[in-house]
Amino acid sequence: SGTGAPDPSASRLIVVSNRLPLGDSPSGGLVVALEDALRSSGGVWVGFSGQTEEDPSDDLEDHPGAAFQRLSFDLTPQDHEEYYLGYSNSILWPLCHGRPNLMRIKPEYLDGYARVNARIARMLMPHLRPGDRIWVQDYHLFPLAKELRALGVTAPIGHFLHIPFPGPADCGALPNPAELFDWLSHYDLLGFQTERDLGAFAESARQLADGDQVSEQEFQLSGRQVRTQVFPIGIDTAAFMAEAAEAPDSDRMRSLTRAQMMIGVDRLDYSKGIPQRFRAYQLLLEKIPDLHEKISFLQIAPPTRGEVDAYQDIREETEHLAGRINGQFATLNWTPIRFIHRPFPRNELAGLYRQARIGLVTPLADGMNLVAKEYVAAQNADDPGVLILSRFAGAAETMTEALIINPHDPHDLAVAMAQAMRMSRLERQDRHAALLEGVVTHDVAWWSRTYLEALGS
Ligand code: GDG
Repeated sequence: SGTGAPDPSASRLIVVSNRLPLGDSPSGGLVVALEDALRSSGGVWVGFSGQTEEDPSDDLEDHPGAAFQRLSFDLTPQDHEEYYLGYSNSILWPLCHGRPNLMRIKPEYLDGYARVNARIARMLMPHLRPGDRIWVQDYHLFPLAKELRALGVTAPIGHFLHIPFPGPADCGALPNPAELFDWLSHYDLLGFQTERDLGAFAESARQLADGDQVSEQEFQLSGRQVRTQVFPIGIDTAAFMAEAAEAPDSDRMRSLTRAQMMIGVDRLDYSKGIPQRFRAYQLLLEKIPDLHEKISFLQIAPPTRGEVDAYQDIREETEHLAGRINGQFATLNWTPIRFIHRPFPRNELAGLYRQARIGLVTPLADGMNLVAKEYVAAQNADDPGVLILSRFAGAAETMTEALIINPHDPHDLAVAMAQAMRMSRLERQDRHAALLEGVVTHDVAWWSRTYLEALGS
């Protein structure tokens, strides 16, 4: 890598994701991780512009000004509804998060998903060159390799799934489960967040698509050989640590406020276990009145996918619970829950994490969960806070020194909150040091490097 001109002998990296990162996007860490590989190979990132148009052009639009080439496409409002809100986020997202009851299956969603993936493949073709390798991100684009192969592309194509892979029972709830495995069989490399997801993939492929595991990392699927591997994603740890340490007055504010703060930061998604977290807090305040006015809970939950019904429901449930708990316990100078349904600037987040005595990460299902890693990176190592982590977050597979809880059990979670509140400084330091080591070693640059080495050229 370096800052010079692209190396002409390097194989170009082509990244395709649903959204093209333009400006200050929330996928900041991913951009930083891929920037080097993209720049040094003269690579390209392709994705949706975020704009809908009645009659969008099929010529990708260039966005100069980054260290690599960025090419975007617009979607029609119908594509956005059927491919993005529909098949991706009303079928695949609930399915992969163990909530098939929240799926809204409609034939036009599958049509839209197939149509948009085929169109992306067509739009990509004029930009591909011999020697390129292609890295496809996430569940919006499962069929892309198959579409590219149909157009004659022989380049290495890899996929990385950011969310959990469903087991056989949930996969069986798809309208056509075998098709999912047919799409996946056209990749050279399938990357998963955790061993758990790789295991679920193997089991589902065996049961639903006659998949055959030929070796530890190789799968025979629809007559093709696919490599599979686990690559747990990380954050841009060094940058985040620096940002938190520089946050204005954070440590001083912490010692000035009487109440110890718990923090939660999640897109307001039903997979994140926010109501479960609120109920456990309610139980804690009922059981231990001594904690009144000594603990406070800040939940930042920016809106997401508001057009999908299930997201309107989770918003109502969360607001209702927060209101009820505040009504039950608030005093003139204490608000037990502050619930903020707006996005927060990134640098302020780092400072808030650092001030918080407890980081609450309690999803019911989650591919990895980067907030868990950000919380650890943001702590003052001398007087660190405690991470409370759901066993259903992918992060729990490696972050074993957190307080690991079952988010469905309010008692278990309330006990962990009380334990974190009275945990000795020495124990907090020990747990934090062990967690931080993992977050530093396995950062997002390690993740992309390891993946790209495995994909080869
Ligand atoms: C998917 C998978 C996997 C949140 N609120 C604000 C804000 N955020 C940032 C967080 C964090 C990111 O958004 C959320 O990442 P997560 O990993 O927690 O969750 P998903 O969005 O569901 O991401 C997940 C991830 O992909 C990567 O593979 O870990 O399992 O579901 O960075 O800090 N950022 C700002 N303001 C906010 O209000 N600036």
